[in-house]
Amino acid sequence: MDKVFLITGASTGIGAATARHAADAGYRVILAARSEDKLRGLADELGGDERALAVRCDVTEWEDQRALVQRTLDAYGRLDVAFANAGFGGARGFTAGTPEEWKEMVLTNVYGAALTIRAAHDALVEAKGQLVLTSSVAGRRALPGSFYSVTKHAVTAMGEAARQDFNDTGVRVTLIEPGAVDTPFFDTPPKIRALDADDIARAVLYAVSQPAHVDVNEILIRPTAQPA
Ligand code: NJP
Repeated sequence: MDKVFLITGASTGIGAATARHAADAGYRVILAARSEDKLRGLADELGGDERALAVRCDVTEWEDQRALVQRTLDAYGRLDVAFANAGFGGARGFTAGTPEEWKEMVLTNVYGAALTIRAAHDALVEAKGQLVLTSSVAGRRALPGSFYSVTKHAVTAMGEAARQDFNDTGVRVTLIEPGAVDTPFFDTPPKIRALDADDIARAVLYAVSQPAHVDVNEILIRPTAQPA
């Protein structure tokens, strides 16, 4: 039975690129996000229901995440990789943006990732699978006035907390920590030569294709031109 790769935030950017690379590597893929039309287009491109399923999921809703994993198991019978990748950023400065944007950022980037772990936990243990989380360079060093950086530090901590929690189950845990990637994450494209989503997808596939005794815990990738 082919292995199964679930991705949140699969409608665009890093998630969509990783879905393409995972499908090329022989995984069946579960594509989750709120934009169902984009997910369906990608699922068709990757071979339709036999190979790829589009599932509407708001990661801030526990019921959506529970149903996402159930749908995965009903359709494909197993879950080998859960990639908690959904997230977004915001303006820097502790008086920038709105308090509501902060709340939504915590719910999506932090609570949403934790719900993905909770929902996928038992199926990952069953498969001796792998959890992959998208943190950030901003999750390793604080950026000035960046509430986004605060949420990504929480994701970095979550990866290590989950690694220790899964220890002795055979489940591996990988944090992906990108610098600037040219995706719809940015309203205007980065001024430097940024990374492409494919550059991150290759790193994810590297981590999940290691032998069972090798747990790649963190991969931090900057564009060559990124100073900090
Ligand atoms: O951005 P983008 P990236 N429920 O905007 C989804 C991190 N990162 O690929 O729901 C479910 O193309 C959204 O889908 P939709 C970043 O923090 C990036 O660059 O349809 N899904 C879309 O598929 C994030 O964690 C950079 O709107 C939700 C996806 O999230 C990850 O990389 C640098 C959702 C966002 O795709 C992917 O971002 C870095 C919700 N409530 C870390 N809210 C960078 N690009 O430079 C959003 O260090 N999504």
